[in-house]
Amino acid sequence: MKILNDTDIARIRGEFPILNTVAKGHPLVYLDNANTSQKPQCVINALKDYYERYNANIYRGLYELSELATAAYEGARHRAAQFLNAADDCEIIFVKGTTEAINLVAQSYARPLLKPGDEVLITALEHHSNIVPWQIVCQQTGATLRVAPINLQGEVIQDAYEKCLSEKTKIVAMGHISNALGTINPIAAMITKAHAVGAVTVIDGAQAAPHTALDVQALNCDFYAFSSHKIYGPTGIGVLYGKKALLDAMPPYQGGGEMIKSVTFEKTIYQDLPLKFEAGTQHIEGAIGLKVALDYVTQIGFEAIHQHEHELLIYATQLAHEHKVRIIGEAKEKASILSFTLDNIHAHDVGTILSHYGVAVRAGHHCAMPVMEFFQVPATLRASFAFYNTKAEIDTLFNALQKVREIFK
Ligand code: C6P
Repeated sequence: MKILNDTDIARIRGEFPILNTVAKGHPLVYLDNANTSQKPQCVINALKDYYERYNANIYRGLYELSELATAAYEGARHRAAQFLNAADDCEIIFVKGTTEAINLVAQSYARPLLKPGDEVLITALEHHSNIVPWQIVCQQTGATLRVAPINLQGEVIQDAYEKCLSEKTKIVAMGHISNALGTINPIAAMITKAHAVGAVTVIDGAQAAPHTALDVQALNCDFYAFSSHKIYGPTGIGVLYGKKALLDAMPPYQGGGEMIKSVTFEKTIYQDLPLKFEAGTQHIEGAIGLKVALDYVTQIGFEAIHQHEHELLIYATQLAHEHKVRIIGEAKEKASILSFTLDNIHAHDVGTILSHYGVAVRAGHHCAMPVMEFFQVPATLRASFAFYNTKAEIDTLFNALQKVREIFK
């Protein structure tokens, strides 16, 4: 297996211009990767290159610039299909991000299907993006939202999950990895169980795509969503994967230019997949940048990424124990996310002081308020590690936490 040694990490860090900047007079220690990741130079260059050499709208121009832009945009779709191991490029819909992907499925797949008595099952670990769209569609249709509970480690209780499933369950929507705690759900088994009762599965992969090799055919999920900005690509673009047969049968999410074959005032005939779901001018350079980001992480390799990030998680967890901070979320299977509280000091105060030492972590409810409620904390601090982070940066975090304690003593 390829392992990232110190020389590799130093080289990689050199490829991310922002990592070599200062924050409040200190070298930046960026530990908020679950929020958004930093961008390598190759992604930044791809955006610049697009605007300098072939900026044009796609599909609409008969001239060379438009042909180049269209080819690059469709090339990005092909790359995303490869990345997820989708069976067909037409199963890849470009959206704004995970949030829009889930809303699309809720409105275009679930809304026409659901009726009173039907159930949508989510888990108690979900991000608001995988709660609110389902609440909205349940209100619209009279269906019921059910929630599979978690245990004190922050894991979905598998027996309880199974008990929530019945022939009433039409949709199971769950995160692959929890953003608030880092828990990795055993989604392959959970998908199989959902299918056994005839439910369709929607996987929120926002936190999984940057850390894990994905294979939607092996998982056999029906929908899978992720955001580019968390996987080292540009903001404002993401991917919804859906099985072709499901997407084909769904009505469009939005109407507008380029999603039609013909329009009269009496009748509109929609485009085939995937354009049926891509109304209006798309985030062209975003898709192109995403392709470069996918190439970049693939070239580093997920085995190496996992090995390094796991080592960082273990190191940070050890230090958390030594420094007696309260870890929130201690699942057996965890991604490189450490959520914690420091004594009784509010997370926002801690986060603000850390920022004065150049340390960027997220402090708050992480858009997962029910998770905070479950653990009876208003907020946590969350350090989330990427493959470019180092143990020295984790030392800086804990040294700065010591300073916070001294201030509050
Ligand atoms: N989580 C975090 O700091 P968008 O904003 O659409 O790219 O992703 C939404 C989203 C959906 N699901 C999960 C599991 C997520 O973690 C996120 C985004 C960020 O944790 C911002 S709240």
